[in-house]
Amino acid sequence: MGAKIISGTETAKAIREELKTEVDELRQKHNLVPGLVTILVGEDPASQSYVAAKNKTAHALGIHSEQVTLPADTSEADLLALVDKYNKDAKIHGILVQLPLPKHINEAKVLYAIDPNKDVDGFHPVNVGKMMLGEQCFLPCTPHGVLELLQRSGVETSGAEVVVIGRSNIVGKPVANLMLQKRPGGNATVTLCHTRTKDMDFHTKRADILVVAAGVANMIKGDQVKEGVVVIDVGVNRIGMTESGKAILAGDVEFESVKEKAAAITPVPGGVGPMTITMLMKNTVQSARQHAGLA
Ligand code: L34
Repeated sequence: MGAKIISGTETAKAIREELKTEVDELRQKHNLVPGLVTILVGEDPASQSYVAAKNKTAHALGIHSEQVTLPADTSEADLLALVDKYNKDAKIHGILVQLPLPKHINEAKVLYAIDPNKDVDGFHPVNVGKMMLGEQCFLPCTPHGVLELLQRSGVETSGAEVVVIGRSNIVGKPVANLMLQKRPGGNATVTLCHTRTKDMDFHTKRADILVVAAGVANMIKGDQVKEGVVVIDVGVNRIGMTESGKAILAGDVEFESVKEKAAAITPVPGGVGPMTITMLMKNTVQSARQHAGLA
């Protein structure tokens, strides 16, 4: 046996090519350049690398991108003022405040201050609510990436037993919600597991599709899944450092043992991560269209 490897890198590349064409066309036909600002507070190395990747990808697609880096002791008031400035900036269609924020800043307060029409992360309550109702809105990037990856890999979700591990607002809750919605990519029977779940193995062993977003390195092993399962590993855990100072990454899934039983599995790195970044680009382009009345 041996699972099919679902490459997020390859799928993201295909979507980025589509987006590049779309961005070129918006510029040529409508003189419209989508604009994104990323705001990073502090010096967390993982956040720095994600934000850098977002700006680099935006640039490669012809999206105007601004990168603001603020010291860790930036006040909440200053951050809110900056968000407000970009809310009013017509060149900017997407505002992303990278999480986590330093402890002294109220994350919810900052996310709620972003204009919902520029909320390309899909974290504002207006977008969360619309998502829940199945209305058109900005979908959160990682969950959206998971759905796109499944769809583009030809994995049927309709009627599938989907088990999601992790109940974060960023991944677990929205993935579960999207996968049960009555539309293509949804229609699954969804179980959402978390740290208080009584019998985790009972659930993981009956999953047709297992989405793991627990934030615990190598948590799910081969003996916890059934033969033929499709596994989406959302975890990006830094488990060490190479001699040259590069982070060593591990997913939430023990790849070697699980791939022996799975029909298909995403790797880490190269799985969901690149999809998250690409969905941010998609949302930014969508936002630019909406602002220009071209949606
Ligand atoms: N506001 N904060 C906001 N929006 C987000 O969507 C995020 N997230 C999460 C953390 N904070 C956020 C991200 O961007 C996680 N995340 C993210 C983005 C990209 C990657 C991982 C997490 C990614 O590209 N991972 C690569 C490995 C990169 C590396 O070497 O570190 C991968 O192949 O998985």
